[in-house]
Amino acid sequence: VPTTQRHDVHIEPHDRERALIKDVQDGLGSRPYTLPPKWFYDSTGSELFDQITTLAEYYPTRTERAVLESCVSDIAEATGAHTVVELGSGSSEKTRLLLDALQAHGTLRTYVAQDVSESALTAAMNHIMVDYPGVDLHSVVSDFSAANYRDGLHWLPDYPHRLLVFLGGTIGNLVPAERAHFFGAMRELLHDGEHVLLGAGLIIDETTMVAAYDDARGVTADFNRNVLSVMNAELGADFDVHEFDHVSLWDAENQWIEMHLRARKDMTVQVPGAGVVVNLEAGETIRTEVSAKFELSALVEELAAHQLHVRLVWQDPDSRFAVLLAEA
Ligand code: AVJ
Repeated sequence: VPTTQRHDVHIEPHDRERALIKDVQDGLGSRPYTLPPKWFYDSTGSELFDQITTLAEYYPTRTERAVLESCVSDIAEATGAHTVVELGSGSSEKTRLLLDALQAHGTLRTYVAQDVSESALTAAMNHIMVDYPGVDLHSVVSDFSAANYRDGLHWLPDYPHRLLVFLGGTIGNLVPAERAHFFGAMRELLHDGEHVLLGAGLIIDETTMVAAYDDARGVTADFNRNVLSVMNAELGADFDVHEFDHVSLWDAENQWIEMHLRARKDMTVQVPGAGVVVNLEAGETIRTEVSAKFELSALVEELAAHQLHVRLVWQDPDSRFAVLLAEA
């Protein structure tokens, strides 16, 4: 039986443009200045992120991979899933562990990969296609962020017996209210008995967490500044990208890492595509990302509040990163 491949695009260039304009008007139209992290991921940004995942300081990716290596066969056993639906699949690297385990278990039929970056998604699926010849593939370019969680998740196709996967700690990019909507939307999407697999960074010592977002080689700094290049390219902005310093800090109250770009001097930046003029004083920042870290018990409770019942949890020996399997 030949396998099938399907590719759906639910972000038209026009929608993307409109969303970008709105985010810039909201985030840079008044102080304190912010930009949502999803705009990091043009093709340059996606490549820089892949480089980040190999850095000594950036422990989440390799830690999550080690945890997954230890638990994927248990996950296959516990879920018997026929379909893996992955949100924010990026390069799909770690997902292979899961696909391998479900294939070995004999239940895997379909892999659905969703991402906001079409370039990353297409590249990843071309590799997956070669390495998983017996698996039906379905890629979905969509945006599940901000106001449109339900829309974003409702694009996901309803194949049998799904395992919805959200890895990498990307859940940390959502602030608590967004997270609540998102978990609600996940639960609404799933049928009773289907599963969610969630990877989440845990709260550890501040030095280690902050260093993960401020590597010595400056790759994260380049990744951070790239969002300004995206604004320049897509909205005709005139950010002087190299006049911004990269900042990583731990907000203990909100339990999240923040990344900022700090202006080295007074600046006036035109963003004609969004009709915005941004005045920055020397030292003033644009917050470009929050990356929440969790107390495991609090995260389990948050999921339970949305009828997502955690059945199994795995973590690395230093409790830096957890993988949770919840049942809808
Ligand atoms: C892709 C959102 C999981 O928050 O750790 C890495 C993004 N930002 N270094 C994270 C990121 C700076 C990453 N996520």
